[in-house]
Amino acid sequence: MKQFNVILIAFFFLLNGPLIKAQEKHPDIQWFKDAKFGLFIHWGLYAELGGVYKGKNYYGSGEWIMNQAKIPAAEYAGLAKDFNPVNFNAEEWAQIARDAGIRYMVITAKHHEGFSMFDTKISDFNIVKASPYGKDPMKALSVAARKRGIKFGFYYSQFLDWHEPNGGGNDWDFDESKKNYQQYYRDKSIPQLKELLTNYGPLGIIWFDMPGGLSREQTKSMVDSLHVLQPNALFSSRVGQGLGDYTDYGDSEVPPLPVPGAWESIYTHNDTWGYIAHDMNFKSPEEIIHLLANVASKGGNLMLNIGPDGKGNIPPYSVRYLRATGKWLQKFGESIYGSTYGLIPAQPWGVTTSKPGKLFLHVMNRPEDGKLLVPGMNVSIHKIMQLDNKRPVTWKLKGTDLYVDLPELSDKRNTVFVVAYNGRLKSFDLTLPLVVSSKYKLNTVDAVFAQRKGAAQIESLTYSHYFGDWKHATCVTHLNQVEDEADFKVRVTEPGDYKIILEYACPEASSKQEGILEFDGQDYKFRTLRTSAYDENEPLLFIKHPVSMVTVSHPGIYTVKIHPLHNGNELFYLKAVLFEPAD
Ligand code: FHN
Repeated sequence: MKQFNVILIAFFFLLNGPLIKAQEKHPDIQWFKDAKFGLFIHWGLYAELGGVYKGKNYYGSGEWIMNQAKIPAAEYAGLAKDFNPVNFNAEEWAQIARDAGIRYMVITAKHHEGFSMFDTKISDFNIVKASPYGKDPMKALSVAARKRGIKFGFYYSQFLDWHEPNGGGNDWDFDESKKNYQQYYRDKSIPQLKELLTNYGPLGIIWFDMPGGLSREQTKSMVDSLHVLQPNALFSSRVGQGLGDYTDYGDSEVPPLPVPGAWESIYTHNDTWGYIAHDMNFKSPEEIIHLLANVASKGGNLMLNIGPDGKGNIPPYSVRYLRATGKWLQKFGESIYGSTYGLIPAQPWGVTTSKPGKLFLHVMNRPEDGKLLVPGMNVSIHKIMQLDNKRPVTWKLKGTDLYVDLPELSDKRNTVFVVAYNGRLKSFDLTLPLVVSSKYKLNTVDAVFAQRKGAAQIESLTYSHYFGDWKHATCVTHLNQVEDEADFKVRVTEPGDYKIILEYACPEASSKQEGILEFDGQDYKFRTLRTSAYDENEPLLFIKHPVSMVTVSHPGIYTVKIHPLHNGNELFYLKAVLFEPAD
């Protein structure tokens, strides 16, 4: 069964009304909205196993190994006697975060395994009492972080607890139908949360996760009682029942369009939250910088996760690449910290972020002739400069089209230029046609910009590769009938030949069906190619299928229309339309 998170409503509001807002009612929300870059740390007994149990290697979420391998709670608890993170160094961890340009840090106090990584009187299954380490790492880390101006917070799994007979989620040792969740909250979850909110100084965030077992009233009562202990702390939306102070998107999910208000995207650095020794798929500095810029261009924060090992070592690639990101932020941080979403749609050259009177151009893809087009600039511009060296650049405004003469990029990954202007740019002008230019090797028109007809929908498909390593693709779906159509308005800035490529996923039942791509009054037939079925626990495979060469005789606004040739099964899940200049 396809799991779609329909973003239709958001899209509708964007087109027809104010941008929808994420939550932001808490009086102390502003530091969070300005912070933009956080560090998530998943550290627990699972790090001791490192993704290996009884000679079998596990992939995906390493912190779920107890669940994946159905390790009996009593046997798993035995890991604690070998857990001795002697290399843990709070000052070093906090300095790495500081060097990375991190503004807040959230670490797992207790994950679903039920092991408490802090000094708790509620359960002996904790790092002080049950492990040879015998100390509380959280106290030292909270002090070291705060000393460096980094807000400190705890992740707490308030319902899932595979160690406890009344905790959620362990159906291999305990009968779920016989559990008393209320007792679990009364005896462990809430008392431990009170310890955390009492004993570790002023907290920035309590990051709840996987809510369950409580009604809205019970959740409200828990939230209210905890907020009394830390009135300034922000509670994540995964406290449940809509009672969080800001919005967390799904794992590794970024909304495809700007969302005002306080929200956060959370990503793993490799494919796992908790340490897996054989997961070496770390995002490069460029990938992190692009991810940070993309999330900020939609108006949110990126909290990037690291998974220290059982000895308290942070993986070397995480250390190196966090520090590399920090170096980029030292040069261009003004375009990220305190910014909000960009005011024009993503361009072939990159994305934008903004502050009052400033538009930051994140140039990740330099146009061949160095002339950068920024459309929709219906303002009075008084200065444009490169952000890191403050060197002014020349530019000209033709109507509302701003053309900036780019120097060679000082940072090929992302060089930021700032446009200072008077006047007011439209909030986010979604009606701006997407630019297609022969100055770039590839121009991408994302599904979220489709004007839909008939039953066509825009949906976010969630899937994974291994286990719990969630991925999301926003696609046009429900193209079954001839009248179901996805239209894309593009502005082609140079005449010439362009190859049109459709990027889509196509299950067997949809393959070998014919579709029509209409462009500039010409119909182009294509026949869908099978990629993979949709299963949220399997990879969803996409193909970049070249379907037609078109000749654009003059620059201008064109509409690409895509629909089935005949009524039939769903044509495919269309992720993007790509334009590749051919000459
Ligand atoms: O099940 C957890 C998972 O282990 C990890 O902590 C992530 C982080 O967002 N939260 C849950 C899955 O979404």
